[in-house]
Amino acid sequence: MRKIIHCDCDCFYASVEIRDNKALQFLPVAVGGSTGRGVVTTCNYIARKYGVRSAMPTVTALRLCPKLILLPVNMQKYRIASNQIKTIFLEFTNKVESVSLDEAYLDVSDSKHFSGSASLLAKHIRERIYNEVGVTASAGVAPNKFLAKVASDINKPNGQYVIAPDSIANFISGLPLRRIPGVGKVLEKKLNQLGLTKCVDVQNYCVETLVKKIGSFGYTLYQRSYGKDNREVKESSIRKSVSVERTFSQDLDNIDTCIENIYLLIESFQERLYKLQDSYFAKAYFVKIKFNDFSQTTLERSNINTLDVDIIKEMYMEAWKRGSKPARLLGLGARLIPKEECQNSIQLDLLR
Ligand code: TTP
Ligand code: MG
Repeated sequence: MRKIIHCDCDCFYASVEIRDNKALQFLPVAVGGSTGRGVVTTCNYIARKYGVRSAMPTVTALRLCPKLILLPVNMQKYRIASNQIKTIFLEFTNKVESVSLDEAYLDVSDSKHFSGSASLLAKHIRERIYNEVGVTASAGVAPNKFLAKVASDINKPNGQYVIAPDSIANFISGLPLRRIPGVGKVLEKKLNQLGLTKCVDVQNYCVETLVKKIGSFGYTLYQRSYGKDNREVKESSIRKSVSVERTFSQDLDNIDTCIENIYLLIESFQERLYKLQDSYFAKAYFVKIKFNDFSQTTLERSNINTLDVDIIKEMYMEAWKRGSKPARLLGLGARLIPKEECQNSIQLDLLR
């Protein structure tokens, strides 16, 4: 029996925005496009009371909730928050499978934290996310991925739910089929037409007939209707690179202004490298410049034993000459190689 935690942040993009502007805390807030065809990417739970939902046209959302505060999407901010959350997960297990920016499975079967209590661990992780990232998350704890995912929705927002092995049968029989990932509106309707609405109905149905009616997903559905799921938590793929970039509110007119501005970039790059240095070497370093006409260039160097600020400056100068135009964005990064694959690369911590 595995112990799986599924963790999913509550109204993620909206939570990040509200974190950064507490005045919005008790107001209906949505994140999305405001122009004619714009859609809501997500909204907070206050806005949900008015019927506002993800993927809804903004026009409809504003009709349902005229006081809705609509904010633009700021992916960079959500990515930073997402990386911070992932770093917290990795403190407790390496078996972390990120499904999206705000959602991950953790296999904590071998965890010794909290004397092996996955539910206390889930609670602790949610507290850490709240204290360190400033957003709330919900969690499901169960013996497999499917049940953990279903469980994480039950006490949303800011709650968790545990399905113990001996309560699976009881939990699953009344579960509406629509709650099974993969069962959308169309399939739900088809299943309803076969007289199937809850898991218990599928349990009592002939699996071969089910497959004939709805295709090979019928096998999965049959398994799920008994609360079964053998899928492993797949550790997210190995990182190939790490980089930071910054778009400037005013173009940097010449190379000297660019150089003046690389220090902040180097600082945040250092922070990122620091977190990775136990697991990776750098194969190469690169700098990127996006010019004010949106053309961009990347200059990479691999024959570096020690990387320092002077080398980075040189690289920017060389790259800038390719465009010789005002720059709007500067980036700095490293190509990575896992330590176990290589003994002779550049240490990540050599930047001075
Ligand atoms: P979800 O986890 O599906 O939604 P959520 O975190 O906003 O709300 P919940 O509390 O129900 O978990 O998606 C995570 C983020 O992905 C969400 O904040 C915005 C983005 N997203 C879209 O851009 N489009 C979409 O249609 C959905 C569903 C989400
Ligand atoms: Mg979410």
